[in-house]
This record gives sequence, structure tokens and C-alpha cells, in this order.
Amino acid sequence: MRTQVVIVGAGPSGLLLGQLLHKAGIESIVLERQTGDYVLGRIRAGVLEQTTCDLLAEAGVDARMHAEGLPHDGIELCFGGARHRIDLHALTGGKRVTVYGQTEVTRDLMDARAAAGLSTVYEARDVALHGFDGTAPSVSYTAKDGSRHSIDCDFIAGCDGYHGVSRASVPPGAVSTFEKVYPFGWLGVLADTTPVSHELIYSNHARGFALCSMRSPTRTRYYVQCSLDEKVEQWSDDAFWNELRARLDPAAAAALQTGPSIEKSIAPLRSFVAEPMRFGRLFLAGDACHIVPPTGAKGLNLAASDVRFLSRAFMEFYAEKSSAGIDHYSDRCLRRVWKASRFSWWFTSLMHKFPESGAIGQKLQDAELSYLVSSKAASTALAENYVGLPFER
Ligand code: RFL
Ligand code: PHB
Repeated sequence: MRTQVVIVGAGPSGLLLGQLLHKAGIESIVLERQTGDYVLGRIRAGVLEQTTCDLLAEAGVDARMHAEGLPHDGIELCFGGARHRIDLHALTGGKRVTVYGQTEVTRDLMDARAAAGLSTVYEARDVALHGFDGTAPSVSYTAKDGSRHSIDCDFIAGCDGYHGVSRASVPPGAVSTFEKVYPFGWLGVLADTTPVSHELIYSNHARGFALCSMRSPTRTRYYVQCSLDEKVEQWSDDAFWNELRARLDPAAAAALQTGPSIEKSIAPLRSFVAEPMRFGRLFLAGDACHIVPPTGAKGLNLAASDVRFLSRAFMEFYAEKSSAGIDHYSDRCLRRVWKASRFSWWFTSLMHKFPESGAIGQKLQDAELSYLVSSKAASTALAENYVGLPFER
């Protein structure tokens, strides 16, 4: 078998790259370890920056997002028993975010790929990358029926997430990693209830952080900070709702609608960056080379920004015979990655209870939050990062 680009991983990064390349007449094959249903069952991100929406439009998969996505012009910060609105739209000269689940983005991309008759190999086992330090790379895998295959290609795109094979295939001496593991996780619940507010609420509370998000006007996604040793089975629905209610202001607590959970899971929080993002003819994108804690809603958006640079680099290579985009890929991505990592770390540090920082930690957070909502300069800094920084060349 031969194709131009082998894409490892059919998460949002891999599928979006495949779709953009297809639009540009570049062939790809996607290899995914899991089944399609498994990929769709992972409940993850919910907030899309305008630049991510624009890229979905460029890929031709924006119809349902426009019809069903919820434009949000602000977020609310809750602390000291009251909520304070950050007017994203006014503070950024008219920018906003769109609430549309990663599951839906993935479904739209899968549908588009199937409609175009493009090849995705699900349940591909033992994927192995070969020869990416030379000019003739290839990728081998074992198919569902047990047969072994090899695909020759021009480039390999490693879009296989944090635990994938792509980054792990790079010689350890060629990559530098930077990591911070936070001493807590997020317990998330999905439920068919009416959102407590029409905008997202990020709450700093002495009991710990809480976030009220949503997927639609009738489906909520809520999170509470939990300790790392807690197990999801220990959390009944009632215990979750009581804990969430206790971390909200009185008006939100009174308005909170509860119901049976559809999904419940615990996610650890980490900041992680691997540099560089290119190794010869292997390019890493998305969670394969960086993880941000979810507080700033940046993970999926960063994945999309990598894919934007990578798709353009391949288009330049094939259409203009120029390797400039390929040569600049890693630097261009990393500038944005570090800024989003900085923002996600800052917002996480501001909003969570850190077991070791004690009473003074809470007082300092209270002071910063109070400054943040009363200073236009500070609110603007939050807003312009939240909606997504502009692209640099
Ligand atoms: P993914 O989604 O992990 O997909 C990688 C795919 O590669 C496959 N794979 C392999 N395939 C073949 N061979 C192998 N050896 C393979 N190893 C792995 C995997 O099965 C998988 O299908 O990475 P990708 O595509 O880079 O996408 C990244 C996003 O998923 C991630 O950044 C976001 O979900 C992060 N995130 C959020 N991002 C936002 O922008 N906004 C948010 O509001 C937001 N909220 C969140 C989040 C992540 C969360 N969790 C659970 C970590 C909320 C949560 C709770
Ligand atoms: C979500 O809806 O899952 C979500 C929203 C905002 C975040 C993180 C997660 O910051």
C-alpha cells in the first residue's frame, strides 16, 4: 500500500487533518487503535475558539456546528458567594466562543470522511513507525483479522494522543519534555438537565473548584475538583449534585436542576509539552505532544491550531514544492502551545484549591479574583486568552 500521508489516530486532530488534506487533493490513510464507537464515547472538550470554528468551516464540516452550537459572549467567575461576568465579546472587540462538544465535532468529521469514501482503519493494533528520519517512511499495523500490513508514505502525522506510539517512537535523546502534574483531578458528570445558567460558571470555592458547562440547552456537563485517590464508583449522583451545589453561589445553588448522570468520569490534570514537534518526516500534533489542564478549554483548540499549520505545510509542499511550512511547523506551533500552556496553568492555579497552600493561598486567590473582575486590563487579559490568541506567522 502507498499513500501521501499516514495519519496515526482518529481523534479530532487526525480526522480534521485528513479532511483538510482531502479538500486540498492530498491522500491520506488514518489508522486508529480503537473502534469508532469507542472514540465517540469519550466525553471531552466543549468550547471551540473562533479560529477552530473557521478551520471546521474550511474542512467543510461546520453545518451542524452552526445549526446546533451555542455562541457564548461571556463566562461567569464565581467566588465569595457571588458571580461576576467576564464580557468576552466586549473585551475582545467582538470575539466569542462556541459551545459544541468534541463528540459532535468528531462525529461530523467521521461522517464527512465516510461520505468522501476515505479510508480509516479502526482497531489497528501494534502500529509501528519506520524510516521517518530518511526519505521513505512507512507505517505497519495488524488489522482486525490478524493480518499484518505496511503503508509506504511521504509523511507520517502522529495524531495519536498522549499515550500514542508516535512520540514514543522518537529516540529519547531527540525530544525534550516538560511536565507538571497537578495534585487533583476533575470529576465530570453529563446529564440531561437544563443548564443552571446560560453561560459557563467557573467557581473558586474553599471546598474546591467547580465548573458548570453544557452541551445543549437540555444537556449539562458539570465538573468538581476531586482528590487523586478518589474513585468514580465512590461518587453517587446525589453526592455529586450536593458537592456541586455547595460550591456555587446561593442563586445558582437554588436554580441547579439535578437528574441521573449519563456519564461520570475522573480526569487527572497535567501540563505537558514535548519539543520539537517534527522529527524528519514525522510530525506530532495535538495531545501527542502537549497536554493542558482543561480549565482554559484549550486542548482541542490547540490540536486544531497544530492541524491548521500542518495542513498548510503539506499543501505548500505538494502544490508549491516548498518545504518552508514543514521547516517552520514546530516553531510556529510551539509559540502558540506555550502561550496556551501558560494561560491554562495560570487559570488552573487561580481557580483550584491547592492542598499545600493553606489559608494564605485562598486569600491570595480571593485578592487576585477581586482584582481580575474590577480591572479592565486584567479582565481583558483573561478574555483575549479565553477566546484564543490571534495567529502569528
Ligand atoms: P485524542 O483525542 O486523544 O485522540 C488520539 C487518538 O489516537 C488513538 N491512538 C492510537 N491509534 C493508533 N495506534 C496507536 N498506538 C494509538 N494510540 C492512541 C486514540 O485511540 C485516539 O482516538 O487526541 P487529539 O486528536 O490530539 O485531540 C485532543 C483533544 O482530545 C483534547 O485536547 C481535548 O479533549 C482536551 N479538553 C478540552 N479541550 C478544549 O479545547 N476545550 C475543552 O473544553 C476541553 N475540555 C478536555 C476537556 C479534556 C478532558 N479530558 C478528559 C482530558 C475536558 C476534559 C475532562
Ligand atoms: C466542557 O464543557 O467539557 C468544558 C468547558 C470548559 C472547560 C473545560 C471543559 O474549561
